[in-house]
Amino acid sequence: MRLRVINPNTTAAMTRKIGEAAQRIAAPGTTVVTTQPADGPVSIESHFDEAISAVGVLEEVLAGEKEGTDAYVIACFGDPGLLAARELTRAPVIGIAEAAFHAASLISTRFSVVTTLSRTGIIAEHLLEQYGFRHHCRRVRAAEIPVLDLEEDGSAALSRIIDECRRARDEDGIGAIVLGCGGMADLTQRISQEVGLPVVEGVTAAVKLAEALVGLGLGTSKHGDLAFPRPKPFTGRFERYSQLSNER
Ligand code: 5HY
Repeated sequence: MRLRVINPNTTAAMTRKIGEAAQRIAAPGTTVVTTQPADGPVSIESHFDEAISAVGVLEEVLAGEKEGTDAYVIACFGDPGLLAARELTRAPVIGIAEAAFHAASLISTRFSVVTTLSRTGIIAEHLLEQYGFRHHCRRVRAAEIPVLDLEEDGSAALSRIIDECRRARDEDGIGAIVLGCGGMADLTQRISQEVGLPVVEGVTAAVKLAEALVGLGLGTSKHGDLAFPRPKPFTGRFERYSQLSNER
């Protein structure tokens, strides 16, 4: 199967890291194509960043549709553009937050999320509500690190994340931890060893879920709200979407 892993921010080093983590966990028959939008924020740390990055995600799905993609992964913990992306394809589209919540709820009764900045924590809170995992998650914690510190060798990012994970282990009454950023895709083992709890990371969880759905012959339903968008004229810089047809 052909899997397109989309990093919604435009930092090439983070896209590379996400791609390596996806390739490492993918089954032998899975071809992983890792991309990022041409336009958009270098990191996603606010509702504004999220909204802009969602258009980039949709562009990458439309490009993937021309390449016979069998499944998509949106590798940002806010799952930007997830439902809109599902409207554009029959293939499964998996957001790393949704994937991580599912995986964590299968191995623990209660989990906590450790993300980057407390200001983006609310985005994870909203997704927990939207996906129906509110009662599984004890707390959404933040290591208070800018996303791109994860790309800086020698930054305090890892030690701050480990400290916050330890606090979650000792205070939240949980059985597992969910890492709340695509840029943490290479930290799973290290943190699990340091903290002594199962650590769920969204990129790898999403890759395996995508493979499972394709293996089951399941794709995005075109019956109801995820049907292809109804064709209509778009104006200005979005004029090219006027060509979108709902027959595919
Ligand atoms: C992410 N931002 O996964 C989110 C994490 C966050 O650029 N990639 C980003 O802090 O919300």
